[in-house]
Amino acid sequence: LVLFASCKQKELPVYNLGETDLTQENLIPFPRSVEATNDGFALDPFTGIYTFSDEASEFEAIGLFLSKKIASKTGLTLPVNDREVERTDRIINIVQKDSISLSGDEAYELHIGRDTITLAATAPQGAFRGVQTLRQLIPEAGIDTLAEFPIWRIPTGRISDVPNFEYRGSMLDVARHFFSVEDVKKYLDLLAYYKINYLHLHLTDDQGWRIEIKSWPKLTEIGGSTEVGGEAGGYFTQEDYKDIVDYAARLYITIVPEVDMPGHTNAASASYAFLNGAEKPAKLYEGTRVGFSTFDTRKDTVYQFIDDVVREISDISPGPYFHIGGDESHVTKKDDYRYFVSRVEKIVQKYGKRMIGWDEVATADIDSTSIAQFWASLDNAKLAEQKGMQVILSPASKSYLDMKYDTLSEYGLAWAAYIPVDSAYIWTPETYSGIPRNQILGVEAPLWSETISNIEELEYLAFPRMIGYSELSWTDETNRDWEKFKVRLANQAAFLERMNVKYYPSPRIDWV
Ligand code: TNX
Repeated sequence: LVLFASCKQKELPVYNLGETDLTQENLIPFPRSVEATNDGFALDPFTGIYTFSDEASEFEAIGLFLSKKIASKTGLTLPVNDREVERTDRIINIVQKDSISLSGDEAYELHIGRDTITLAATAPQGAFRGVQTLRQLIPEAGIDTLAEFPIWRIPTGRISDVPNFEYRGSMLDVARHFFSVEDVKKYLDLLAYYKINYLHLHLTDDQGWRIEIKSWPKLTEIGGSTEVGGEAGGYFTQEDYKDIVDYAARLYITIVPEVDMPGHTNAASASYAFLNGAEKPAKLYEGTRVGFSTFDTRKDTVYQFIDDVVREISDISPGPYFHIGGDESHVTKKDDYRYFVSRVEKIVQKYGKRMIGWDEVATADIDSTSIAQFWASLDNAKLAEQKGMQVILSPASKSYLDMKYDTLSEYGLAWAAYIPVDSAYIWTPETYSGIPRNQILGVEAPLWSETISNIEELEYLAFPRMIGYSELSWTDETNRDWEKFKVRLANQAAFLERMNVKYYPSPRIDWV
């Protein structure tokens, strides 16, 4: 309802927006603290976005990102840093400060007043995470007013927020089935909305090699030509991969590349026979068995090959991590396995990266700076702890996105568990593994692709569960509660539908 709607210069249309309650909004992940002041900010055609910072271009890009997202949700086109025009109405300021009440690059504060919204952060990452909160506070539908335009009511109050875990990830297996650059970008867009900051790409496996290595072209020519089920496969050129890395960087998401070895390497050995020490190249494999392949770990030429692969991928991966896989090397002798992992760790370090490996790598003699990804063995996770390593939590029975929801699921496996939406959320990463909190880097939910071959199937397994993992990794324990989360999750339907996401409409959720 417009009480005063004359749009003369400098006079604000004043709306009676009714009472609001910021604490009851459907924010996921739920912020560290939320205080309501019960009024409303009216997002209208006269709202402008302004950015103030030392890192001018990065903050301006974040302002433009917000403007673009507001346009696609509401149809409003808000100018960014348009200092020529004197705005007559609301202002959204995105401000870099030396310090705010919470510390950390991803921390932010959001003050929503009647006429001004101020988003403050010390670093662009924080501003970007805060922008996601603001996006979630803009209602899907505008309110009709007596003026010619609707307005979008944002509840007033204060939010200060910071992530609980510094590593909040998902993994996508592009090896068992290949996914296109466009598919990966769509997944990244969805992850960014829920403040995920790492996407781990499982780039190689028995069934396919998916990343161009210029010094070893047959890896993609031969090793990239197949996938599970006998379909055509595919691979990322280095340009494609850089495109993904850059796209992710604009969403403040870091790509973690994985080359899985010494097991899970049939596609590589089918391309170059010397890698597994055989006379003839291995046959391409299109099934779903695991644990049957291995590199020849005692041959220097194998390490020269790995040096090239790690160097070429590291050159186009600005992030701090390189994942060497290391899982399920069932046909590698134990000593050979341990020798291999230690030697490959040195190569990864030589190219300036920290090594991540699946939990088995903790059985080798490796550095405390390397990271173990706990998926199956608590004993291995304990070994990592004793070595002073940090651990990423991906327990299969809780966080594997490729596990079926229940017996009726169309896709997925069930070897670790059925993981319905509530079970995916109801566990405590802080205490689950018994690893001390300060050695837990974060949580990652892997999506293996033996049973899925296109984006709709990917979305069916990833959503809505991935939304729960975002809250498990960002929100502190005191703010997590299944009954409350369930309501906020139910309210994600409009967003998911607008984004054309074919999520699994779990009957355990009363979708709105
Ligand atoms: C185990 S998890 C694997 C993968 C499979 C997955 C299927 C892990 C480190 N290894 O090779 O794709 O199970 O759920």
